[in-house]
Amino acid sequence: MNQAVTLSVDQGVALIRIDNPPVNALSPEVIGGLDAAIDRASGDDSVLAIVIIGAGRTFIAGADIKGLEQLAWGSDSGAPEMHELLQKLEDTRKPVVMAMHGTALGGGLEVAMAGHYRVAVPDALMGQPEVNLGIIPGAEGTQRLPRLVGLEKAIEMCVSGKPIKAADALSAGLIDRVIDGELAAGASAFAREMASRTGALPKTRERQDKLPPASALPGMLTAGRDLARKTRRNLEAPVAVVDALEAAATLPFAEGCARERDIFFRLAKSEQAKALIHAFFAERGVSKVPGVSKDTVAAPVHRVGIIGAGTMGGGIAMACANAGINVHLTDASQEALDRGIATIRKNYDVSVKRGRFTPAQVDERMARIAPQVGYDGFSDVDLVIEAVFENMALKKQIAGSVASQGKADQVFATNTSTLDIDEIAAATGRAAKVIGLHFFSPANVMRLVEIVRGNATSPETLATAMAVAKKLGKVGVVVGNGPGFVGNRLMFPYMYETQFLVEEGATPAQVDRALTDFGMAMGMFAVDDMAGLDVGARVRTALGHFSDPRERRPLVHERLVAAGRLGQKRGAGWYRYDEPRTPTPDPEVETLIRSLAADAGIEPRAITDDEILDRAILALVNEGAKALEAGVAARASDIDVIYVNGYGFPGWRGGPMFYADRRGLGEVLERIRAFHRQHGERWRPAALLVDLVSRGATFRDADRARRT
Ligand code: 3H9
Repeated sequence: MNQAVTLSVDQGVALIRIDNPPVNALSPEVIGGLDAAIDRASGDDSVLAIVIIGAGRTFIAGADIKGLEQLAWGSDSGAPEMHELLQKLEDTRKPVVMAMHGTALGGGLEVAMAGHYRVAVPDALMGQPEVNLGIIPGAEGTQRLPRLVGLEKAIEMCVSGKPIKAADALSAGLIDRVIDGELAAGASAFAREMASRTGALPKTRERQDKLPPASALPGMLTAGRDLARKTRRNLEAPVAVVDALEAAATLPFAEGCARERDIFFRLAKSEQAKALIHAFFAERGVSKVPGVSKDTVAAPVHRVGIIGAGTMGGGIAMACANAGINVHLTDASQEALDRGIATIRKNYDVSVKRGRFTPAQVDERMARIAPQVGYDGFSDVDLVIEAVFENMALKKQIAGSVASQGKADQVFATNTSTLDIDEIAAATGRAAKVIGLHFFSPANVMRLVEIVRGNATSPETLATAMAVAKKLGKVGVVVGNGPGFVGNRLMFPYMYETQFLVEEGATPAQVDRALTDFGMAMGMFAVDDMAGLDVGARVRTALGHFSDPRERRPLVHERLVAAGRLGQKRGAGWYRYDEPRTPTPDPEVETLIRSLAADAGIEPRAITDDEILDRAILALVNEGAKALEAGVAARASDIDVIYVNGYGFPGWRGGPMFYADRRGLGEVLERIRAFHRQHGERWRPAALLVDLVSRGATFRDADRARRT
């Protein structure tokens, strides 16, 4: 044993405790420690049964993903070798009880399944989330899970990667008992009870009773593969995991394990695993912000005041209520407030219909939102979020009157997507407490929040905003206060490029298809229609684009706005919407595009999907590099997190900057230089990109250099 694994014996039960903060990942030390502890408990005659439990907040959250990252990038030593330990656990002659709390994920659940019995506290979560990292379980999980819960349930768990709660695990047969009360004591009592039983100890690997008969197998496997293709679009691992699960039902245990191992190693070195592991650490990396340390104190936020009950304010109110935070929601008039509350109620009703919430849960959430006209009680809330129309004068007036009256530690956040935070902060007289919280619509659904740091924003204010984002279940990325912050700064060049492409001969549908084939959740024209063309036009004006008459200006967008084709909400935009939300290409728009392009002297030409992708995606990359140069984005990986969580960029490509790295920055720069020659200044290569290429480095290298 070692520091990571300790053993104590009490009344005949050996309690083996894993203590490897923060999440008891299966490091070589943990594996070695467990192995030694089992030997010691087996050899101790006073021990009748063994309980394995996690110290701190969790059981075992899985293999150490840092090791898997090394494996993905080429070092075979990164994968834990678990077979001997698992066999030893299962062959132990004393009952081994796994006592789970927090999360038993991936390798953690695989260890648990090699025990003879499993118990868990009611809120414990158990799952095989490996597919989210582009891999499959690699420690015999695909062979043991179906033996415990049946093949169908195992497919569902492994394909979705979603963990299940203790009650579900109990009814599925994954655990033997739910322990209410203190886990170590409850598990020890259970272990003594099992020790008093006669008969052979149950070994998962020997079980056959839950495996399907041969006749049922083809149907289950086809359904599993269909599920994987439908729900995990473009991902390799969810389909491959079904192959490994199939082996559990068709091969002897040892051969099934060998099959699993082959698939695991093949996927562990794949591009998707590299990208998804990058995305995992990129997301965790956003909490590391210069100037904010573990000692920076975040103010507790129990009550929030939201100004503006429109789409954004209402969505933010729902996000707060869902997280158990009480909200004062205000708007200028009773009518506006009533409309806002009615929309919130309608959205919750949809959630009930879809089975996401029960009516009682909705009532509980609605009760947390107190609608009011005026600012009564606002001086006492912990955080004010202003979500009114994008108008600087109005925002300054509100910030001046509300923020200046708040209690000393109250944070004032503005949900602007374009305006200068410092100018708003200056109106408050307490700029250190002012910050931007740029939510994405619908704010109760979208995971991303850009946390905009002003010049005077204090570390405590930042820490508070980061803690609130986490409490709301969002990914909060700290960005600098520049035009469009990071997300919109990158999006506009990307959007304009797609519009230029249709002027040159592509159609909106062709561009969108190329983008969705690449993996984007939606094409750019469909996104524009969803957000509203008038919204895009307003933001573009606010950002001051095309103030230089020499710049190429898109020809079509403003004509559509003038014609009232504002997108989905009007049933027409770039597309026609005969059914709500279903875009149909509209010949009228295509005729308009061709005629405006002809007037501007543009000859239509055939445009390849490759050109579409390069011009769209490399526009993101080049502007991303400029955002890094300008310091509004702290790390390339932050840009990746923003694009994956806020703009539908495929996680399995890691994000735009990671995509560029993997494509090869040399080639990326070459393409950008060619576009620069062909299309002019807007394609001037970012100096950072030129510098990285000259040094043979990548964005990932630059991030690492910044960290050290
Ligand atoms: C696997 O097991 C493969 C097997 O089949 C075996 C193959 C042979 N390793 O998310 P948080 C760190 S694949 C290393 O902010 P939360 C994380 O980086 C694995 N580090 O906390 C962060 O570090 P830092 C299957 C890990 O409370 C800190 O812990 N398992 C690991 O919001 C806190 O993380 C998974 O995929 C890890 N496994 O959520 C589970 N997990 O503070 C992945 C976490 O330095 N993990 N860290 O930035 C999660 O889903 C969440 O982290 C968890 C906690 C729910 C556990």
